[in-house]
Amino acid sequence: MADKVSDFLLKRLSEWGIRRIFGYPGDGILGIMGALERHPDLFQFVQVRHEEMAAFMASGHAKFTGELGVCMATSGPGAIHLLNGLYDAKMDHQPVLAIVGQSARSALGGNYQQEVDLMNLFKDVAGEYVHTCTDAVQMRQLVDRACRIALAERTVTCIIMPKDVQDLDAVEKPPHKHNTVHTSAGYFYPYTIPSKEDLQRAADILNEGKKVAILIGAGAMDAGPEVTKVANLLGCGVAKALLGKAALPDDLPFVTGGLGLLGTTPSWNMMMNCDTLLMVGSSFPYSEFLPKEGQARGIQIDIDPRMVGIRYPMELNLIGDSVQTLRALIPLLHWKQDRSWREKIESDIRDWWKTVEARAKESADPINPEFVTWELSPRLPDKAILSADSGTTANWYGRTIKMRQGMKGSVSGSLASLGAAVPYAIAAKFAYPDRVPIALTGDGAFQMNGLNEMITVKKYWKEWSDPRLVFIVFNNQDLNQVTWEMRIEAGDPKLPMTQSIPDMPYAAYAESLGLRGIRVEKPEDVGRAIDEALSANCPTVIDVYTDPDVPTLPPHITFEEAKNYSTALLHMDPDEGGIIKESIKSLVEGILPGLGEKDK
Ligand SMILES: Cc1ncc(C[n+]2csc(CCOP(=O)(O)OP(=O)(O)O)c2C)c(N)n1
Ligand SMILES: [Mg+2]
Repeated sequence: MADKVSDFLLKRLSEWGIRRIFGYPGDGILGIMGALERHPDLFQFVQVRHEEMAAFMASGHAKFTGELGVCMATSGPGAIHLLNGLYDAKMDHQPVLAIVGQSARSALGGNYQQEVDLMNLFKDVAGEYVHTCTDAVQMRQLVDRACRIALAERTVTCIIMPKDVQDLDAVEKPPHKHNTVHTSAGYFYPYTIPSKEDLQRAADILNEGKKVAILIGAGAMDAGPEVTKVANLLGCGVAKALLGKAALPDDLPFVTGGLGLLGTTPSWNMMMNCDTLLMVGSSFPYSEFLPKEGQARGIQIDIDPRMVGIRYPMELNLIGDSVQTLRALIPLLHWKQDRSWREKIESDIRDWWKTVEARAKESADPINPEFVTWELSPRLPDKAILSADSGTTANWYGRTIKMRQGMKGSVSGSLASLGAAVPYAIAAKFAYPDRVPIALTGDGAFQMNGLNEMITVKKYWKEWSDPRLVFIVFNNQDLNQVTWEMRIEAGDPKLPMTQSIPDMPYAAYAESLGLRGIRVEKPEDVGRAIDEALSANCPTVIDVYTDPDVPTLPPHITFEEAKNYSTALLHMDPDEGGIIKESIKSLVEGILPGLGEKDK
């Protein structure tokens, strides 16, 4: 049989190195599904439960592998379902290609069933490149351009495939005549460094600084060794935006940890007292956690010119690859003789880890959520891949997990969508079947979509060389992160009507699918449950009953927030008693010192 457009689409994608497509079928992509069956050697098609999960998996795949993630959905409802996961990829600058079906050309414009204006629908999320294939001859250029633009711009692109076009005879090479386009596959990453003059200016500023602070993000993911050299030369510490948590291990003595609401006191202190800020590969959004305008001289390094100078008034913006730019910068930097700033940072960090331990070990009813991550951290297998959800799990992941060399981790950073941790972990498992992904997820997030994706795990887990894959559900029967936001930002008490969520037997549910399920109701069982999951011969869901009254408060708290917090309690918060009992020590130990210094 001669190749159809669908066969050629797949063959061309495989020339781009694509080996896996996350998706869900529908009659709008019948032709492509047929071609997938005809080419099992080229692709693995991962069948999810909901198209949003396919898009999150493509995003997670891109995050963990650095490759282009590909997802596919049918026309109309399938395409619409992809959107949230695609925005996750776009906002965290991940290359993802979405392939969606469309009504046949003969029906388009006829208000046909499932006909949605997909060009317009995807115009925002895939604004860099979204095109409809209306003729077989276009297929090659559409694939080549969609892949290249997604990789080069680290963004989302989209190819819309009307269903009749999928079955046309393939045209692999356009005729050599007017009105044709002749493209090739492959993207070759450029070597990008700033000019010598700008590098020297940056070095002069950094050499003059007495108290330098470095902030890194996901853009520094491969630059750990270079960041370490710079931090050693400049005698400073390194804070990490949440997406950059895996860029540098947390067991280095100068890594201050996270910054921001989910951050640490050493990061806060370093930012508030530095005289020079070097920001690498980060678009960390919360300006109140960066130095005050005028306090520090700023230098930013980013590969994307659109992302520089938007968070702090930088004196110098360097456009370049983080690894290559830092390598070019290092020979120009001088060893800081005075090490007192660095020593202070290191001692802050040592104190901070004691605070974390004390907080994690504080009693709670029934289990302190921070204790779960505290127990998990030293047990993490080498090269573990972590994901955390939007919700309080992001706090515990950010603060308590000590990331080691070789591990990976991510969250839905800029979109901060609920429901990313589970699909990220599944995508990680497909990409690295010999490693152990661990998803930290709230019960709200797990109910939103994690439960269904356990069915996807059931479908595939026996194919994985190492079947271990762990989902830890923080069962607090509350949309707890928002409950705390209500208390602290709005001064409202917990509102059960919007915040309480039902309990459900997550472990028993996992068992019903043939997975391992472990229910944990006492702190003394947490470690053993994690050990069991890490030595199981199948994926495991740990259902751990955590206390919603343990505060997720930031390392500093403003006077306004403190006032709101106490006002909420006075307003008869239903959990008032529990909070006072369980959290007051936390407040005093880890948080009020920040208040004392900064917000009087
Ligand atoms: C799709 C989506 N809907 C709503 C939110 C707002 N939101 C952020 S955190 C959160 C609560 C999450 O609850 P849960 O998953 O149970 O985690 P917990 O905070 O209780 O640990 C909500 C509703 C969001 N970020 N994304
Ligand atoms: Mg919850």
